[in-house]
Amino acid sequence: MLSRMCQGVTAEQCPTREPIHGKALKGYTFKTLLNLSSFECLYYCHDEIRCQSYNYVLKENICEMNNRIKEAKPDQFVSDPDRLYDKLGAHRVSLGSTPALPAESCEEIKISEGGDAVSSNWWLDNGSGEAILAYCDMREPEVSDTNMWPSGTFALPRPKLGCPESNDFDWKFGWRFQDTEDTNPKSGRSESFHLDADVELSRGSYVNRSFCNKEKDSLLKREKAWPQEKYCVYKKGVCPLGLSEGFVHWDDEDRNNVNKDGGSLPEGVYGSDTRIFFCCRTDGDKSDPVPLPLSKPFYLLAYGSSDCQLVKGAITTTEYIIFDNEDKNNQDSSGGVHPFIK
Ligand SMILES: [Ca+2]
Ligand SMILES: [Ca+2]
Ligand SMILES: [Ca+2]
Ligand SMILES: [Ca+2]
Repeated sequence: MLSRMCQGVTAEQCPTREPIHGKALKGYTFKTLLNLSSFECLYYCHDEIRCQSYNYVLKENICEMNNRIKEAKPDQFVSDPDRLYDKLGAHRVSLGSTPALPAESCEEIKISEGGDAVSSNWWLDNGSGEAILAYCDMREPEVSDTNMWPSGTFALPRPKLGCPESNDFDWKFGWRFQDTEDTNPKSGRSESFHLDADVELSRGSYVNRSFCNKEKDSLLKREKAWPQEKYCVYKKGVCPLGLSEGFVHWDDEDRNNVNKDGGSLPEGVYGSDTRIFFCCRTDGDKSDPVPLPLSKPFYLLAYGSSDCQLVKGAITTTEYIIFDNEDKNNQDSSGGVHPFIK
């Protein structure tokens, strides 16, 4: 009996067993052997280079050799009252370390082998069952704080140069066209102006501006809080921690209104008038510079006064848009905590 061979030898030479009862790895059995004890199953697995783990059918004495371990395929590790599962210990060949056992991807090797997966050449399946040698970079992706926006979802005004850099999510683009007053239109903008926005007085008079929306919180687990000081961003979803909410309502042109919009927009009501919600930090001092990503220009919205919140390492300039809203029975309004308007 194979099982007796192990008695009397040292523990290191003897494959260790930590079977998990009532579980099995499904879909990765490459060889099935009949009429074996579970211990024999372990030994045959040990002798087979591709064998990473095995399922054992208790009542029928069937040995199922798997070419993966449960760590590599956690979704396929399922309850099965008829089976037990066990993997090879120290003698197991690393996934991707031999052409007999190519991995689906570098990522799979990383998941299967954990800390033992070093950056080097590994065997991968080219998709048609052929093993090819490929270099896998197993380093953790670098996350530089300098390109990391704070946690939560929000939106920013879009600069002409495009949305700011971000290495842990993609900005979603959107735009809002507001039909401003047609009679003697007096809309305007600051002399310095780098917003991705048109302020048009002829041709119907309108303001069309765009937004950069962070729709999902970063997948990276690290949290970066919004710095205390005084500024606002557009609300997208719920306000990030520490920021308070409010709105501004624009009474857009009443007559033959042609308001329109597209893409991803801040929280708001976008009909023949425009209401947009904001999230503002109000508990600090504008002259204390906040640390935010600087690799491209960006806008914060001013809170409390037209003065800019200072940003660490950046030069700040105030820019603005004048909206000439409906002249007749004007319904402009604002509520809660919102950016400075006058
Ligand atoms: Ca107009
Ligand atoms: Ca209106
Ligand atoms: Ca009007
Ligand atoms: Ca007006």
